[in-house]
Amino acid sequence: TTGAARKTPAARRTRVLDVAIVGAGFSGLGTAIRLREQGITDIAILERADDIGGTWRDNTYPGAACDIPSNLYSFSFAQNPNWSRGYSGSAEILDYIHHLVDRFDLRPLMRFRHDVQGLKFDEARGIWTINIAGKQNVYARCVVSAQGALANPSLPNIPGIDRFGGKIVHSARWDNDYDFDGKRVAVVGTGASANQIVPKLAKQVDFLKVFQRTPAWILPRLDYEAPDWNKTLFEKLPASQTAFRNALFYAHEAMASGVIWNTPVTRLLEGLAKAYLRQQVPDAWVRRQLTPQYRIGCKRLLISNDYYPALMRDNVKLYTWPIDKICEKGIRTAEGIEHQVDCIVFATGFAVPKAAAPFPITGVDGRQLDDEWARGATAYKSVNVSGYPNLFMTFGPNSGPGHNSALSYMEPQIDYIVQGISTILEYDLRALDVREEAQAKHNVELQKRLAKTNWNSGCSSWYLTEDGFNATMYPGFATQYRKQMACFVNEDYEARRYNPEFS
Ligand code: N01
Repeated sequence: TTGAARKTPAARRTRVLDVAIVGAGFSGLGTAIRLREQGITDIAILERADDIGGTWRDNTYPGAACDIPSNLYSFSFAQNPNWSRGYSGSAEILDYIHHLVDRFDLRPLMRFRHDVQGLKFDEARGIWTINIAGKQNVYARCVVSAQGALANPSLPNIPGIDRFGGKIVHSARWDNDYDFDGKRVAVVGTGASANQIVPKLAKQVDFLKVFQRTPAWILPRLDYEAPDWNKTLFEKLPASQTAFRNALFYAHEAMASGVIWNTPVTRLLEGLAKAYLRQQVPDAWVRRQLTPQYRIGCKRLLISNDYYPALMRDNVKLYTWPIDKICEKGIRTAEGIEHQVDCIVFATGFAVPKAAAPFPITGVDGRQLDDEWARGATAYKSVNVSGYPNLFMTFGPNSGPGHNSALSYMEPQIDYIVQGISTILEYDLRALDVREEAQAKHNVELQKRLAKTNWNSGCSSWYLTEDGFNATMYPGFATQYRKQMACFVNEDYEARRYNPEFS
């Protein structure tokens, strides 16, 4: 493309990329692959770390795995016939991501140790200035913000946390050099990460104390080791893998009908989860502690075969008294007991940018995304925000899956973004900006639908802001999301051309 941006006097002095992608995780890499397929090749991927992989590079805790079947947790355009199991571990998923980078020759696009600190749009030139920590600015006509919603670990604000004399580890920043053998360890949190950590750690440590604030709904994981004949079949007959993948997709869609909304499927899933709990935990008192008092789906539904058995081990104990404070030697709970431990594992989740941009973003006329999102993040179809032209987001507001593979939501987002960027480059636009009315209309409809979901049924979760605004989840099936994203609606956007005097 011959961008007019490069014809302006200022632009002539600076190298302006067609597209800068922030983040070398699944969605950043997927976007680069699809852009290249459309002939858009002037791309850089800015990554703050020194390697690719995003969440699968960062989460190296014992037991880290995906709770979505591997055949569904991979790109439809790059299926892997060789998954070793039904549900793969993080190392195998990271291998798959490395394989993608090699297969699609993405290494030349990478700029590692590029930590984006801010974005600013120059309306006259139609160029984004990307501020990088300790490095020169990068300039691009289009930016894809693909840095991930769950990238920054969150340590809870528990009094005394700085005074603890032992080891502190966060699930998303595991210390693989720390030797857990024979140690007394506390795990704080019982969400998806803790659910995977506890069974592995229980086998290694002397004693494990699990501090639960809210129990999770848990269903068994139907895992299996993939037999060789299965791999051969998928390799020789890719259509068989596509068919299997589709079957998994629709099974998850069926499950979503009970996880997202209160339907008979919700009751069925709750009944199954309670029956599973009864079968796994014989002690009635412990069972009561583990029985959620909120509707299934309100928080993330967990899938595990080994969490309940781990809690039943002699060297593991569940504590449900609230944590009062952290002392030099351990954790003090509200009933006055001090639990002395060598290490505290915080499986307390992530600092989710619910109502804040991932970094300062300055749009048209100096507007700040943080200000606009002060009461909760909103966007048009989760990818564009009015007043921030040529900026696209993956997993932006209200794009989170109910209970299906994140990749089933990611691919439609990527294809939509590619349509938008192609339009900008093909028609040589200075700015392609979603109309405010279109965004407002989209969000009125969205919030109406969100109000009827299980996420808004009274529990607290990382899906909601403190005042209950849901800026994370998409209130519908993945099939509906796909439909919403299938076509780039030109009339919902304002296209601005270059000022002829610059040409
Ligand atoms: O974090 P979470 P996570 N005192 O926020 C507790 C994805 N993921 O890392 O429920 C005591 O879910 C908190 O208690 P409560 C997935 O999207 C995917 O586990 O707030 N406890 C909760 O139990 C997931 O949803 C996979 O009352 C405190 C826990 O910490 C997301 O990541 C695997 C506390 C935090 O749970 C986050 O999961 C792992 C405090 N002060 C993660 N503060 C896959 O398999 C918090 N807690 C794909």
